[in-house]
Amino acid sequence: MVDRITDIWGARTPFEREAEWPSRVDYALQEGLTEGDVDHWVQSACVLCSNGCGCDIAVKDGVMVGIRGRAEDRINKGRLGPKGLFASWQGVSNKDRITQPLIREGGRLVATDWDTAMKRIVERSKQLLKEKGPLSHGFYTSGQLFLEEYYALGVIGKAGIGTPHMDGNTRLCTATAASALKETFGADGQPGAYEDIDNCDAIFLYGHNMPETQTVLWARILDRLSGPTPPKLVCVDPRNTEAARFADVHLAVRPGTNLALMHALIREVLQNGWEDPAYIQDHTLGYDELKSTVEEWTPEAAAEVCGVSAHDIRTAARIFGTSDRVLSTVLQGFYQSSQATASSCQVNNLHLLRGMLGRPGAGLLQMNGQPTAQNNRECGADGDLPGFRNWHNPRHVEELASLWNVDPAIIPHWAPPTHAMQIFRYAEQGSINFLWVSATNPAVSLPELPRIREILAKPELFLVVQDLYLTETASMADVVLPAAAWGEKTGTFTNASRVVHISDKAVDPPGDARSDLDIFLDYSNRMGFTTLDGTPLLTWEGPEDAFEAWKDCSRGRPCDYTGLSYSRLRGGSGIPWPCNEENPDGTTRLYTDGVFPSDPDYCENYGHDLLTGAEVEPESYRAKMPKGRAWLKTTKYHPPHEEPDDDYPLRYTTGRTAYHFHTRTKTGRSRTLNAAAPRMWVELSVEDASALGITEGDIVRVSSRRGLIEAPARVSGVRPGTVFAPFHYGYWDSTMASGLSDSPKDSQKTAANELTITEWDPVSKQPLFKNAAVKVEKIRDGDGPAPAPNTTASRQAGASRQAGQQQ
Ligand SMILES: Nc1nc2c(c(=O)[nH]1)N[C@H]1C(S)=C(S)[C@@H](COP(=O)(O)OP(=O)(O)OC[C@H]3O[C@@H](n4cnc5c(=O)[nH]c(N)nc54)[C@H](O)[C@@H]3O)O[C@H]1N2
Ligand SMILES: Nc1nc2c(c(=O)[nH]1)N[C@H]1C(S)=C(S)[C@@H](COP(=O)(O)OP(=O)(O)OC[C@H]3O[C@@H](n4cnc5c(=O)[nH]c(N)nc54)[C@H](O)[C@@H]3O)O[C@H]1N2
Ligand code: SF4
Ligand SMILES: [Mo]
Repeated sequence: MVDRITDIWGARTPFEREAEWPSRVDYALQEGLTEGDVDHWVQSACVLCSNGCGCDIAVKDGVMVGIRGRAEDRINKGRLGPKGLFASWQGVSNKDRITQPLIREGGRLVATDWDTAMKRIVERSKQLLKEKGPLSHGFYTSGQLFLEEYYALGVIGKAGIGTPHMDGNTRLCTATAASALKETFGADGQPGAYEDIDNCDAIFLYGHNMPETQTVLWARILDRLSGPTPPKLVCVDPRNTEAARFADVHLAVRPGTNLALMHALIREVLQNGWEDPAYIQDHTLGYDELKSTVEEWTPEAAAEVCGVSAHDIRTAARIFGTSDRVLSTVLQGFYQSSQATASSCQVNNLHLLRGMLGRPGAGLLQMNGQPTAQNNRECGADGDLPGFRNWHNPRHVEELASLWNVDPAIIPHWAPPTHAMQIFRYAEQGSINFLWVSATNPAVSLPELPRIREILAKPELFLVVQDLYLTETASMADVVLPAAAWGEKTGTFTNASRVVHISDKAVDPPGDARSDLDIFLDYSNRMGFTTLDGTPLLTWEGPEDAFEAWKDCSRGRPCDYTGLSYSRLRGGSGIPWPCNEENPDGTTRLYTDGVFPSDPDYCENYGHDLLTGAEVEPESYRAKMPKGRAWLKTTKYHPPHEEPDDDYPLRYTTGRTAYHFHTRTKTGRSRTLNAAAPRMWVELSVEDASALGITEGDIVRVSSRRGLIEAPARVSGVRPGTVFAPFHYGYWDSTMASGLSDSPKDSQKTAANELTITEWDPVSKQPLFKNAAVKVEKIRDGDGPAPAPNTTASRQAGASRQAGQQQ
């Protein structure tokens, strides 16, 4: 048993460059049990972040009682982090689960049976399709279901109903990862691999608090750092994160200024002749425009805009420019910030300019966040066409139509798919009347919550919510469907480095709860969706049928799964796609030959203007003859639209802590994790706190043009001028684990998204959770320090290091 609360990353197992990362098996079991008490172990992988650590679930008397890392898995070599150890099984095996469908009767949610609940859904769905057509329907799903479930939903939406209004919370999460990969390389798909950590000479973390958000991957870096040949580390983050504390260079940029910094880094690389002219010549397009765009961005110019030192920018650029093998990772500090796609594409550009792709250690990870976000992107439940097909390419649409045996005209392809923010806008305007939300909690996670609550509460919107718990969102639904959780159903999913794992069913779901796949298949049957031959559209009996169907859909595409099967995924390690005849054991790194999926007949998308988001037309894309080359895309820097002013003088940014996952429906139910970060706080710099007369623990009000929150202040290492808030705390209080209630608490003053802005990146359409202007005032004295962890980025300024101390 381990303590992963005070010691988040566990004991070091140092290793040197090019050696194999040693294994170290972590496990946690229900109090009082030992491994000998476990009846059996069932193979799975963790679904509490995109890392996808391989694990086995401990089962005793038909109940999940613990978890153990899989030593043979390439992703984690046995390790598990705090969430994996505690929130996985404790987060679903508890008495708060919804066990029966609920329907709204006389204003209240009452328990019912499946037949009644599904009939109510199907009746409304059929009526709306008849009266208003497919555009009345919207589906808002997740990055937390299984591949098989997304594919079912994707086929239902595209070939059953024919609505373009489908997206997932992946829009909030990895839309920019997908966009940056599509813009540069022509298709989604992570070029790098986690093994690049083992081989690199330097690591760059761009807006990625990896120590807290992918704790096991960070342990791999810590093990390199404490080995004999440590890589250099550069970290771009306005907070003093654990990574910043270990970094050779910490660029604590002003939120919203990433693009200016990236331009300066690129300019330095070019000025010093660190680029690889042969690689640029043979494998890229757009060099001249990139060079002229960055020309004005001297280190001094960027230093001024970003609020960092020119010397640090030069040092960081030198590390990138002179290391043989660099691994870069990019995450929400870029994806949810101003000019998200443009900034993330500049990371791709740095790698292309130096020919640093496809070699061990020279890796690029446009990271994912959620465990199965990748699969939503692959399978098309986010609105994209399945198999990274291009909606703008009629041949791709025809391929799908023939695969599904439907008329190509039903598959929405007359315009780009509708993104989540626009789906909610249509619900607000009243053109979408039927919204089916699965495995996401928008009443806490979308920006500008006062507006979102109004939309969800509209009487003319029929809201279906499919979840494990009666969340803030479910409590507003017309029909609530109880879903089976991880461990209670079988399926596959793919982590941020394309590694596919199987997760087998370990126990039965509680009460009448059913798997998301069964629910979607039941809806499809009841709706009577058919093929051109009049046979049912979906005839799958279970997840393995869905997986086999998906394999056909993926054939010949970048995410080719044809060489995988349930039996191949059982035992051993996860396997990275593409896995097919040519790559029977999967593919560790993409683009080893410098040939990219940018061919006009093959690519997933023709790209956009990074400043405005305007689509590149097929003809003009084709005319540029990419011939397998990558695009060095760029655009000019612009400051965020909402900048601090006299009324709202501080910059507001939001994010995560190590101990909680999102809206805490699982982590809040693990006593261990909840105790580590039980309540909301906000972080202020020493300078700002002192100027505002605020000391540690004082209760402050933070307000923006949208709303306000009140919480204890943590005086932390955040950069001056910036206020940080964790976004985990909705309206169920910390006693939520003790009871099920169906009305949100009256005080709606704890959720970070009360303050955020309804605005998105022009290309990826990802909302800007990391840029807003706020003011802070003290409302009363506190009664002790803020309830914020001291082991992480939220550590009190001046407090001694309590975890992860470098040896
Ligand atoms: N413990 C935990 N782990 C998780 C999750 C969780 O909820 N809890 N969620 C998972 C998911 S879905 C995701 S998407 C990932 C997210 O993982 P991360 O992206 O690592 O997490 P965040 O805390 O959202 O943001 C990262 C950092 O961005 C910084 N930042 C804010 N504004 C800016 C800016 O303008 N520029 C730059 N350069 N940095 C900025 C913040 O200070 C923060 O430290 O984590 C995954 N892992
Ligand atoms: N301010 C701010 N807001 C943010 C972010 C930020 O950094 N700052 N980050 C954004 C990001 S990256 C993300 S990913 C989102 C996350 O936001 P959400 O998706 O809203 O967060 P979760 O709490 O993970 O919600 C998932 C829901 O699915 C349920 N669930 C879990 N497993 C299953 C299952 O198998 N089936 C079904 N049917 N339900 C299941 C859970 O109980 C939970 O209610 O938040 C976004 N919002
Ligand atoms: S790093 Fe992510 S996948 Fe691994 S145990 Fe932690 S939460 Fe689970
Ligand atoms: Mo995410």
